[in-house]
Amino acid sequence: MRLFATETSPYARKVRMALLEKNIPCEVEWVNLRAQEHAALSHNPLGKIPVLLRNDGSAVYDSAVIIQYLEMLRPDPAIIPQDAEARIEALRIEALASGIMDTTIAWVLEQRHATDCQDLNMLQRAKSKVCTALAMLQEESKVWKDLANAPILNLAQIATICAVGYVDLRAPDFLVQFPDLMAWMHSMRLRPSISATLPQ
Ligand SMILES: N[C@@H](CCC(=O)N[C@@H](CS)C(=O)NCC(=O)O)C(=O)O
Repeated sequence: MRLFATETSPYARKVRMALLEKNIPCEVEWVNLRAQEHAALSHNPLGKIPVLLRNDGSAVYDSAVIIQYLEMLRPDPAIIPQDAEARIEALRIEALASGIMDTTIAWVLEQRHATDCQDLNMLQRAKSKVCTALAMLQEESKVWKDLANAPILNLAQIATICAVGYVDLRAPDFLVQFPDLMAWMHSMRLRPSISATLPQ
């Protein structure tokens, strides 16, 4: 299998972490999303990464679907809880984390406009949504406690690490008001699936 990814994409990181946690071998091909033509385009007409190319040549996207596919491919160790309530809860947190990624990316793109062309109202609303969602993740992380040496991380934890890691990369000021969340992130920084996938 081959994964098309970039080193900074939080969605691709979620898949890369899941591959490492589940110990599934997969080649990673870095894509230049700024190029007119890039490898992922021939497998996903939307040109978005991550795309997972299966051995039979068929493509799976987006990140949430790839995760479901990996879980189907290798159910053990599971990253999505089996119990119905716990499963919905993990998927809800994954959706919340994806929303943080989407909204932070929209904020970053708006910030790149010349100052007098920026939509300040949009910037303020995006920041407020991201911070409200981060506050919820901070509460979750208090229940999870220290997972540095846990046998496996679940999808909610993986998605949280990717979302917070991306905010830390692009909008670190947003995180100043969440010291407990940052301490939780710091406590796990040496876990291989985390240190090997740090956005850079
Ligand atoms: N919902 C998608 C989002 C993927 C996405 O937006 N990826 C970005 C990179 S972080 C991308 O490929 N952007 C290029 C583009 O939109 O053309 C997922 O979860 O995989």
